[in-house]
Amino acid sequence: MTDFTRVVFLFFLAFSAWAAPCTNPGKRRAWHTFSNNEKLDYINAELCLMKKPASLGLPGAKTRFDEFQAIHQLQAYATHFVGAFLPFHRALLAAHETALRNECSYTGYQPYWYEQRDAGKFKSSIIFDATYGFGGDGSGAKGCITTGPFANYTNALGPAYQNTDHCIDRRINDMMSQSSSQREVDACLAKKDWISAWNCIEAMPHAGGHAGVGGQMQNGVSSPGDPLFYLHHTWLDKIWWDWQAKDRTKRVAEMGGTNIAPDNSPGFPPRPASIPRPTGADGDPGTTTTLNHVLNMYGNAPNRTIGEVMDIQGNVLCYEYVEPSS
Ligand SMILES: [Cu+2]
Repeated sequence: MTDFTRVVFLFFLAFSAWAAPCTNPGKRRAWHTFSNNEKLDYINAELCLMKKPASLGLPGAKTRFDEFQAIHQLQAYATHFVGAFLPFHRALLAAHETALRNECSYTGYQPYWYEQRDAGKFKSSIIFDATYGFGGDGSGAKGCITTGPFANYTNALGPAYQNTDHCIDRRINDMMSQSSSQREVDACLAKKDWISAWNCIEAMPHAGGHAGVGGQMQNGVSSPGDPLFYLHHTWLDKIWWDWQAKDRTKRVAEMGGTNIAPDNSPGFPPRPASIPRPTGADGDPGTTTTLNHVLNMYGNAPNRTIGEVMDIQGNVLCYEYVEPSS
């Protein structure tokens, strides 16, 4: 290579890095398409986060796993039933995925639970497999899970705003899981504007996974105490992205809705008086959610604005969703 061609080549490399920051998106795939070894790799990385001690000083958190749950618990009222609902969870999922990869040697990407496959029959889903899954239903008065890799984990955060040591609990409910059906997903994908799409996703598919699994997962504040939370919300993130991709240029800029969460929301335990009511308005000029709204990651990852996470193949995020073939 002559000096001239080398300069041209280097210039081209630099230019392409600047012009197309996300050239090799991580592939987020459905859990049921993972091989057994891939499933164990993911589970072992989560177990690794559960063994690493907490270091951020967040109230109650004992492990790295807890610290991601804390992001959710500490601002639950500012991140649900508001415009930031889906962007906040997108940023949280990315922070968790990055920790699995950077801190626990995970080489894959965040899987999602393709819930429409299991809607109405969660109890028989392979996701609850005791060896290659998340363990089964809860049992006994407390509903503790007793099988699978997470049966012995002691949650330090929750239920809700309390910080008490307790098991991961579940009460799988097939009827409630019907809200995750393909029909409900299609209804959301058909919405014409952001407000309608977000409300649809939060009301139906979102409720399907949380209420269908029950227990910790059904607690709107401390639900990330069950590692299934990440697979459920990644599926919701996929639904949002599938909706955005139908009119990408317009929908990666489409935001809005209130930034003031209602004080008593369905599925949310009452907020204790000791926790101030978050306004959720960080970065917004008024009471409407904008692209400038800041998503607080409490030191687990850099804070992001909603604008930075609107495109999953942009300057900050770089992943894609792989459709399962069946
Ligand atoms: Cu949530």
